[in-house]
Amino acid sequence: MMILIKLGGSVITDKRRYRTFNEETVSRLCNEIAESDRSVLIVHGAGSFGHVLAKRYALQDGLIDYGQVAAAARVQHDVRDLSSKVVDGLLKAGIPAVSVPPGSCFVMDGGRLVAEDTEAIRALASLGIMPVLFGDVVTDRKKGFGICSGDQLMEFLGGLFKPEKVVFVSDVDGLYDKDPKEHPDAVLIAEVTSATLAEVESGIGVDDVTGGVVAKMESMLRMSGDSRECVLVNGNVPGRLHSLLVGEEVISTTAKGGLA
Ligand code: ATP
Ligand code: IP8
Repeated sequence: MMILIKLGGSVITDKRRYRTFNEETVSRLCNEIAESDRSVLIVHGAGSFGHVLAKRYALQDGLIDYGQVAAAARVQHDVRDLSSKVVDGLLKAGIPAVSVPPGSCFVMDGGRLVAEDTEAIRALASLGIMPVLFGDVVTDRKKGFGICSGDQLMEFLGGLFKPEKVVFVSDVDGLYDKDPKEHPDAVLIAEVTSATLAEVESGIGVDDVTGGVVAKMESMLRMSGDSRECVLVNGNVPGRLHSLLVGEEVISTTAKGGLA
Protein backbone atom coordinates (compact mmCIF):
# COMPACT_ATOMS: atom_id res chain seq x y z
CA MET A 1 0.00 0.00 0.00
CA MET A 2 2.00 2.95 -1.24
CA ILE A 3 1.20 6.67 -1.49
CA LEU A 4 2.93 8.72 -4.19
CA ILE A 5 3.40 12.38 -3.17
CA LYS A 6 4.56 15.42 -5.14
CA LEU A 7 5.83 18.32 -3.05
CA GLY A 8 5.04 21.20 -5.43
CA GLY A 9 7.49 23.97 -6.22
CA SER A 10 4.95 26.52 -4.96
CA VAL A 11 5.14 25.12 -1.45
CA ILE A 12 8.83 24.17 -1.12
CA THR A 13 10.07 27.45 -2.68
CA ASP A 14 8.88 31.00 -3.23
CA LYS A 15 8.21 30.81 -6.98
CA ARG A 16 8.47 34.60 -7.34
CA ARG A 17 12.07 34.80 -6.14
CA TYR A 18 15.01 32.93 -7.68
CA ARG A 19 16.34 30.10 -5.45
CA THR A 20 14.25 30.85 -2.34
CA PHE A 21 13.87 27.66 -0.29
CA ASN A 22 11.02 27.35 2.26
CA GLU A 23 13.07 25.42 4.81
CA GLU A 24 10.57 25.49 7.70
CA THR A 25 7.67 24.33 5.54
CA VAL A 26 9.72 21.50 4.03
CA SER A 27 10.88 20.36 7.44
CA ARG A 28 7.27 20.39 8.76
CA LEU A 29 5.98 18.48 5.71
CA CYS A 30 8.74 15.86 6.04
CA ASN A 31 7.76 15.39 9.70
CA GLU A 32 4.06 15.11 8.78
CA ILE A 33 4.96 12.41 6.24
CA ALA A 34 7.17 10.53 8.73
CA GLU A 35 4.52 10.73 11.48
CA SER A 36 1.81 9.35 9.17
CA ASP A 37 3.78 6.07 9.17
CA ARG A 38 2.68 5.34 5.60
CA SER A 39 4.82 3.85 2.87
CA VAL A 40 5.46 6.79 0.55
CA LEU A 41 7.45 7.81 -2.51
CA ILE A 42 8.25 11.50 -2.99
CA VAL A 43 8.76 13.61 -6.10
CA HIS A 44 9.30 17.35 -5.94
CA GLY A 45 8.91 20.32 -8.24
CA ALA A 46 11.55 22.86 -9.18
CA GLY A 47 9.85 26.08 -8.08
CA SER A 48 12.11 29.11 -8.32
CA PHE A 49 15.21 26.88 -8.56
CA GLY A 50 14.01 25.86 -12.04
CA HIS A 51 11.25 27.95 -13.56
CA VAL A 52 12.85 31.41 -13.33
CA LEU A 53 15.91 30.65 -15.49
CA ALA A 54 14.09 28.05 -17.60
CA LYS A 55 11.61 30.73 -18.64
CA ARG A 56 14.26 33.43 -19.16
CA TYR A 57 16.24 31.14 -21.51
CA ALA A 58 13.19 29.33 -23.04
CA LEU A 59 14.66 25.96 -22.06
CA GLN A 60 11.25 24.28 -22.56
CA ASP A 61 11.58 25.02 -26.32
CA GLY A 62 14.77 22.93 -26.61
CA LEU A 63 18.13 23.95 -28.03
CA ILE A 64 17.68 26.98 -30.30
CA ASP A 65 20.95 28.82 -29.70
CA TYR A 66 24.11 28.06 -27.77
CA GLY A 67 23.42 30.90 -25.33
CA GLN A 68 20.99 28.50 -23.64
CA VAL A 69 23.60 25.84 -22.88
CA ALA A 70 25.12 27.51 -19.82
CA ALA A 71 21.60 28.18 -18.47
CA ALA A 72 20.64 24.51 -18.98
CA ALA A 73 23.67 23.46 -16.94
CA ARG A 74 22.96 26.11 -14.29
CA VAL A 75 19.32 24.96 -13.88
CA GLN A 76 20.45 21.34 -13.55
CA HIS A 77 22.83 22.45 -10.82
CA ASP A 78 20.13 24.54 -9.06
CA VAL A 79 17.49 21.78 -9.02
CA ARG A 80 20.08 19.28 -7.69
CA ASP A 81 20.85 21.78 -4.95
CA LEU A 82 17.12 22.09 -4.14
CA SER A 83 16.79 18.32 -4.14
CA SER A 84 19.60 17.87 -1.65
CA LYS A 85 17.81 20.34 0.66
CA VAL A 86 14.57 18.34 0.39
CA VAL A 87 16.42 15.06 1.00
CA ASP A 88 18.13 16.65 4.00
CA GLY A 89 14.64 17.39 5.42
CA LEU A 90 13.59 13.76 4.84
CA LEU A 91 16.73 12.36 6.49
CA LYS A 92 16.25 14.64 9.51
CA ALA A 93 12.66 13.38 9.79
CA GLY A 94 14.02 9.81 9.87
CA ILE A 95 13.15 8.80 6.28
CA PRO A 96 16.07 7.18 4.40
CA ALA A 97 16.11 8.89 0.99
CA VAL A 98 18.44 9.72 -1.89
CA SER A 99 18.13 12.23 -4.68
CA VAL A 100 17.93 10.67 -8.19
CA PRO A 101 18.39 13.36 -10.88
CA PRO A 102 16.23 12.51 -13.92
CA GLY A 103 18.61 14.44 -16.22
CA SER A 104 21.41 12.04 -15.26
CA CYS A 105 19.54 8.77 -15.80
CA PHE A 106 16.77 9.34 -18.35
CA VAL A 107 16.33 10.99 -21.76
CA MET A 108 13.31 12.45 -23.53
CA ASP A 109 12.09 12.04 -27.08
CA GLY A 110 10.21 15.09 -28.33
CA GLY A 111 9.19 15.94 -24.75
CA ARG A 112 8.14 12.37 -23.87
CA LEU A 113 10.07 10.80 -21.00
CA VAL A 114 12.06 7.68 -21.98
CA ALA A 115 12.99 5.80 -18.83
CA GLU A 116 14.15 2.40 -20.01
CA ASP A 117 16.42 1.45 -17.14
CA THR A 118 14.54 1.52 -13.84
CA GLU A 119 16.57 -1.14 -12.04
CA ALA A 120 18.40 1.25 -9.69
CA ILE A 121 15.18 3.04 -8.69
CA ARG A 122 13.38 -0.22 -7.98
CA ALA A 123 16.38 -1.62 -6.09
CA LEU A 124 16.69 1.49 -3.90
CA ALA A 125 12.97 1.34 -3.07
CA SER A 126 13.13 -2.32 -2.18
CA LEU A 127 16.10 -1.62 0.13
CA GLY A 128 13.94 0.97 1.92
CA ILE A 129 15.89 3.95 0.56
CA MET A 130 13.40 6.31 -1.06
CA PRO A 131 14.54 7.44 -4.55
CA VAL A 132 13.55 11.13 -4.78
CA LEU A 133 12.98 12.34 -8.38
CA PHE A 134 12.34 15.96 -9.33
CA GLY A 135 11.53 18.32 -12.20
CA ASP A 136 14.77 18.70 -14.21
CA VAL A 137 16.40 19.67 -17.50
CA VAL A 138 16.70 16.39 -19.43
CA THR A 139 18.42 15.78 -22.76
CA ASP A 140 16.02 15.20 -25.65
CA ARG A 141 16.69 13.04 -28.76
CA LYS A 142 14.86 15.53 -30.98
CA LYS A 143 15.18 18.90 -29.21
CA GLY A 144 18.66 18.70 -27.64
CA PHE A 145 17.18 19.18 -24.19
CA GLY A 146 13.85 19.97 -22.60
CA ILE A 147 12.07 20.25 -19.28
CA CYS A 148 10.77 17.14 -17.60
CA SER A 149 8.26 18.23 -14.95
CA GLY A 150 7.70 16.65 -11.58
CA ASP A 151 4.15 15.96 -12.78
CA GLN A 152 5.47 13.89 -15.74
CA LEU A 153 7.62 11.95 -13.27
CA MET A 154 4.56 11.34 -11.07
CA GLU A 155 2.83 9.68 -14.03
CA PHE A 156 5.91 7.59 -14.78
CA LEU A 157 6.28 6.46 -11.13
CA GLY A 158 2.53 5.86 -10.94
CA GLY A 159 2.94 3.32 -13.75
CA LEU A 160 6.04 1.75 -12.18
CA PHE A 161 4.93 1.43 -8.54
CA LYS A 162 1.11 1.36 -8.87
CA PRO A 163 0.46 3.47 -5.74
CA GLU A 164 -3.00 3.20 -4.20
CA LYS A 165 -3.20 6.96 -3.66
CA VAL A 166 -1.57 9.98 -5.34
CA VAL A 167 -1.17 13.33 -3.60
CA PHE A 168 -0.10 16.67 -5.10
CA VAL A 169 0.89 19.21 -2.44
CA SER A 170 0.67 22.86 -3.42
CA ASP A 171 0.13 26.32 -1.86
CA VAL A 172 -3.64 26.52 -2.50
CA ASP A 173 -6.54 24.56 -0.97
CA GLY A 174 -7.19 22.80 -4.27
CA LEU A 175 -8.42 23.65 -7.76
CA TYR A 176 -10.62 26.75 -8.04
CA ASP A 177 -12.75 27.98 -10.94
CA LYS A 178 -10.10 30.75 -11.35
CA ASP A 179 -6.78 31.64 -9.69
CA PRO A 180 -7.59 32.27 -5.99
CA LYS A 181 -4.55 34.55 -5.65
CA GLU A 182 -5.94 36.96 -8.23
CA HIS A 183 -9.67 36.48 -7.56
CA PRO A 184 -10.82 36.51 -3.92
CA ASP A 185 -14.27 35.26 -5.05
CA ALA A 186 -12.80 32.09 -6.66
CA VAL A 187 -14.75 28.94 -5.75
CA LEU A 188 -13.01 25.72 -4.67
CA ILE A 189 -13.90 22.65 -6.73
CA ALA A 190 -14.01 19.58 -4.45
CA GLU A 191 -14.17 17.08 -7.30
CA VAL A 192 -12.85 17.63 -10.82
CA THR A 193 -13.57 15.59 -13.96
CA SER A 194 -12.53 16.09 -17.60
CA ALA A 195 -15.80 17.91 -18.23
CA THR A 196 -15.52 20.35 -15.31
CA LEU A 197 -11.83 21.08 -16.02
CA ALA A 198 -12.84 22.74 -19.28
CA GLU A 199 -14.46 25.53 -17.24
CA VAL A 200 -11.40 26.31 -15.11
CA GLU A 201 -9.34 29.45 -15.67
CA SER A 202 -5.62 29.21 -14.91
CA GLY A 203 -3.79 32.33 -13.80
CA ILE A 204 -0.29 33.01 -15.10
CA GLY A 205 0.90 35.01 -12.12
CA VAL A 206 4.38 33.48 -11.76
CA ASP A 207 6.99 32.04 -14.10
CA ASP A 208 6.01 28.46 -14.89
CA VAL A 209 7.25 26.63 -17.97
CA THR A 210 5.35 23.39 -17.38
CA GLY A 211 1.76 24.46 -17.88
CA GLY A 212 0.55 25.51 -14.41
CA VAL A 213 -2.43 24.12 -12.61
CA VAL A 214 -4.44 23.00 -15.66
CA ALA A 215 -1.59 20.76 -16.91
CA LYS A 216 -1.31 19.42 -13.36
CA MET A 217 -5.02 18.58 -13.32
CA GLU A 218 -4.69 16.79 -16.67
CA SER A 219 -1.89 14.65 -15.19
CA MET A 220 -4.04 14.00 -12.13
CA LEU A 221 -7.02 13.00 -14.25
CA ARG A 222 -4.85 10.61 -16.32
CA MET A 223 -3.57 9.05 -13.08
CA SER A 224 -7.08 8.76 -11.65
CA GLY A 225 -8.19 6.65 -14.64
CA ASP A 226 -8.13 3.27 -12.91
CA SER A 227 -10.21 4.58 -9.95
CA ARG A 228 -7.15 5.53 -7.95
CA GLU A 229 -7.62 8.38 -5.47
CA CYS A 230 -5.77 11.45 -6.77
CA VAL A 231 -5.83 14.55 -4.57
CA LEU A 232 -4.54 18.17 -4.59
CA VAL A 233 -3.98 19.55 -1.08
CA ASN A 234 -2.56 22.67 0.58
CA GLY A 235 0.83 22.07 2.20
CA ASN A 236 0.93 25.50 3.81
CA VAL A 237 -1.77 24.55 6.32
CA PRO A 238 -0.05 22.71 9.19
CA GLY A 239 -1.36 19.18 9.70
CA ARG A 240 -3.40 18.96 6.49
CA LEU A 241 -1.06 16.61 4.63
CA HIS A 242 -0.77 14.39 7.71
CA SER A 243 -4.58 14.21 8.04
CA LEU A 244 -4.96 13.28 4.38
CA LEU A 245 -2.27 10.58 4.62
CA VAL A 246 -3.93 8.92 7.62
CA GLY A 247 -7.27 8.87 5.80
CA GLU A 248 -9.14 11.81 7.34
CA GLU A 249 -11.40 14.10 5.29
CA VAL A 250 -9.63 17.37 4.44
CA ILE A 251 -10.26 20.43 2.28
CA SER A 252 -8.84 19.43 -1.13
CA THR A 253 -9.67 18.65 -4.77
CA THR A 254 -10.04 15.05 -5.95
CA ALA A 255 -9.58 14.18 -9.64
CA LYS A 256 -12.04 11.54 -10.86
CA GLY A 257 -12.80 9.45 -13.91
CA GLY A 258 -9.68 9.72 -16.11
CA LEU A 259 -8.92 12.23 -18.87
CA ALA A 260 -11.35 12.09 -21.82
P1 ATP B 1 5.82 23.34 -9.57
O1 ATP B 1 5.28 23.10 -10.95
O2 ATP B 1 6.86 24.40 -9.51
O3 ATP B 1 6.22 22.09 -8.89
P2 ATP B 1 3.32 23.30 -8.06
O4 ATP B 1 3.24 21.83 -8.36
O5 ATP B 1 3.29 23.68 -6.64
O6 ATP B 1 4.59 23.96 -8.74
P3 ATP B 1 1.86 25.16 -9.75
O7 ATP B 1 2.06 24.68 -11.14
O8 ATP B 1 2.63 26.37 -9.28
O9 ATP B 1 2.07 23.95 -8.75
O10 ATP B 1 0.30 25.37 -9.52
C1 ATP B 1 -0.21 25.91 -8.32
C2 ATP B 1 -0.45 27.39 -8.51
O11 ATP B 1 -1.43 27.56 -9.52
C3 ATP B 1 -1.03 28.08 -7.28
O12 ATP B 1 0.01 28.76 -6.61
C4 ATP B 1 -2.09 29.05 -7.83
O13 ATP B 1 -1.80 30.41 -7.58
C5 ATP B 1 -2.03 28.84 -9.34
N1 ATP B 1 -3.36 28.78 -9.96
C6 ATP B 1 -3.69 29.37 -11.13
N2 ATP B 1 -4.95 29.13 -11.46
C7 ATP B 1 -5.48 28.33 -10.47
C8 ATP B 1 -6.75 27.73 -10.24
N3 ATP B 1 -7.77 27.88 -11.13
N4 ATP B 1 -6.92 26.97 -9.12
C9 ATP B 1 -5.90 26.78 -8.24
N5 ATP B 1 -4.66 27.33 -8.41
C10 ATP B 1 -4.44 28.11 -9.51
O1 IP8 C 1 8.38 22.23 -11.09
C1 IP8 C 1 9.89 21.85 -13.75
O2 IP8 C 1 9.25 20.87 -12.97
P1 IP8 C 1 7.97 21.24 -12.11
C2 IP8 C 1 11.39 21.63 -13.88
O3 IP8 C 1 7.48 19.97 -11.51
C3 IP8 C 1 12.20 22.80 -14.28
O4 IP8 C 1 6.94 21.83 -13.06
C4 IP8 C 1 13.64 22.59 -14.39
C5 IP8 C 1 11.73 24.00 -14.55
